[in-house]
Amino acid sequence: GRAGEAYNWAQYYELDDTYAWLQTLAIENPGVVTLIEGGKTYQGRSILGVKITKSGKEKPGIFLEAGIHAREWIAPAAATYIINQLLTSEVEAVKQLAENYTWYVLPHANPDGYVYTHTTDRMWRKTRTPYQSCFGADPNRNWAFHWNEVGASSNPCSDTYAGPSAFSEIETLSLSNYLASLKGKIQLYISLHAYSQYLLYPYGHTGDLPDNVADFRKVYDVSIAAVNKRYGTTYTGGNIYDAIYPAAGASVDWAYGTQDVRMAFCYELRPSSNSLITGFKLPAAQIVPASEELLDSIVAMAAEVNN
Ligand code: ING
Ligand code: ZN
Repeated sequence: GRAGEAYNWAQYYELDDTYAWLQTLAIENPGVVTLIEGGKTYQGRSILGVKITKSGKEKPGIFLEAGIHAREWIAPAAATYIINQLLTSEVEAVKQLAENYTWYVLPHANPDGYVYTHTTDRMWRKTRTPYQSCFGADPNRNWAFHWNEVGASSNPCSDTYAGPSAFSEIETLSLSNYLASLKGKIQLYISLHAYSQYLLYPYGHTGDLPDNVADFRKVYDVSIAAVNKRYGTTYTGGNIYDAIYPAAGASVDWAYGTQDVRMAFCYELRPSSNSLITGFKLPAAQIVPASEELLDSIVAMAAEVNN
C-alpha cells in the first residue's frame, strides 16, 4: 500500500500488505480475531487467514476461501472487505451475521501465484510448483474428489492442469487437512472467484444433482435476488457442470462431497462475461460496490441455509 495510508478498499494490495493487516486485526481484536494458518505453499509462504468469533462463543461455521486463482484479484479484495464489515459494521443484518457464526476467512488460498501476478505475469492462475518445462497446477482441479475425471488437463503447461495426483499441491493438501480438522463445525463453504457473475453449486464432475438440490435451489434464489438489490447487478448460475462447464477436483465439490458441510457455493464475481472491462482487471473503484452486493447476498444466503 501507499506509505502511511490505512488499509482500504480503493486499491488492490500485495500479499504482504494484506498479511500485515490481518496481523494488526488480531492484535486489535483480542478474543474476537485469531490468526489461522490454512496451510503452506510450495515457496514456503503461509496461507494466512482469520477466525472471527464476534460473540466470543463458538457458533456454526462459515468458511470463506478466496484467491485460489491468482489473477482473480477481486476475490481476495472482497474477502478482506467482508472481514472488515464483520468486525465494524453497524448494520443490524451484518452484526447478526458476525455474531451468529464462527467465521473462517482465507483471502489468499494461493499466495505464491498471487505474488507472481504482481511481480511477473498479471494473468497467472495456478500454483508455482515446477513440473517439467512448465509451472503450476490448477488448485481448483487438484482436490481429491473425482479428481481429473473431466474438465481438467493432464498437461502441465495447461491452465487447468489437475496436477500429477490429487492433492499434489501443498496448498490444497495442507488446506484440506486444515478443513478436515474442522469437520462437523462448518455449515457453509463459500469459494470466491472471478469473473462472469455466476453463483454456482455442486457438482462440477457430473450433471447429477446433489441430494438436497431443492434446498440449494432455494438458497441460490434468495442469494441472486439479494446480489441484485443494491445496484441491479445480475447473477445467473446453477450446478457447476451445467451452468458453466464440467470441472472435477474443485474445492467446493470436495467440501460438499466429503466434509459434511450443509452447502457449498462458488461466486464468480464482477465483471459480467460480456463486459467491456477485461475480466480479471476489474477497476479498483469497483471493489467496494462488488463487495457490498456480495455481502448483501451472503447475508441472505446464511439466513436461508438455516431454513
Ligand atoms: N472459474 C471456476 C474454475 O475453477 C468453477 C469455475 C467453480 C469450477 C467451482 C469448479 C468449481 O474454472 C474460474 N473463473 O476460475
Ligand atoms: Zn477462478
